[in-house]
This record gives sequence, C-alpha cells and structure tokens, in this order.
Amino acid sequence: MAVNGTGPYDPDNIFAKILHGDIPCNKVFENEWVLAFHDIAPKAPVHVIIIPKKPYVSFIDFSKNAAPEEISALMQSTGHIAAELNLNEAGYRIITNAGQNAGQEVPHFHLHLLGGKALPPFPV
Ligand code: IU
Repeated sequence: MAVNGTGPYDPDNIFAKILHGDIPCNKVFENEWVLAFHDIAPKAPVHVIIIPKKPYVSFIDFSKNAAPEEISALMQSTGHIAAELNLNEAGYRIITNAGQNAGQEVPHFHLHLLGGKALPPFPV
C-alpha cells in the first residue's frame, strides 16, 4: 500500500526496524551515514536499497533537512556500490519513489539501485 510521502516520519516503519537491528537484512554496504541491502523482492538481478540512517520520509525531506555530509555520503555510497557490483559497464538505474502517486511503500527515504539485465524502457 502506498504511503503519504509528505507525512510525519513513522519510527515503526520497516526500514527503521532494519536500521535498529530488529529485522535482519542482506547487507551490501554500511558506513556512518548510510545502510544498503538487497531488496527482499528484487525487480532485477541487482536490486539494492540504499537508505540514510537518519529519519527522512522522502527525497524532498532529505534534500531540505539532511546535512551536506549526509547528502554526499548517500551519493558517494551509491556510486561505490554500483561500481563494486560491476554495474558501470553494462549500465544501471537509480530511482526513488515519493508518495502515493509514485507508489512509495516504505516511508523512509530510499534509493533503488537496479541493474544486471537490460532494464525496460523508462519508466519501470
Ligand atoms: P518503495 O519505493 O517504497 O515502493 O519500495 C520499497 C521497497 O522495499 C520494495 O522494493 C520492497 O520490495 C522493499 N522491501 C524490502 O526490501 N524489505 C522489506 O522488508 C520490505 C520491502 I516490507
């Protein structure tokens, strides 16, 4: 079910539970600011979810309220993961869903990194 991407942050959302270690994840990468893990229902051979550790609901929330080092960390981590997973040559796609019209299901801001096959024409 899609969520309200402009609503208040729900501290009980599933990614918050993963961040707190209440629910396990298949971790790909972690640093001070960022956690990345394999999507539980992958839409491509590579489908990684990349999240800031701090609580933001959406891209707008993150871009408005995150510190510059958090924003840098998310971008650099995502590039690092894409390169480590050998996506550079064949290509990849990075998307974020925000709010009901985009079908956002988990109300903790996240990037989807997709690759490992020829992806369907945008939008997926
Ligand atoms: P969305 O952008 O909010 O629609 O995407 C949420 C993603 O989180 C979706 O691709 C789910 O398969 C994924 N996911 C997950 O990786 N682990 C979970 O426990 C749950 C959802 I619930």
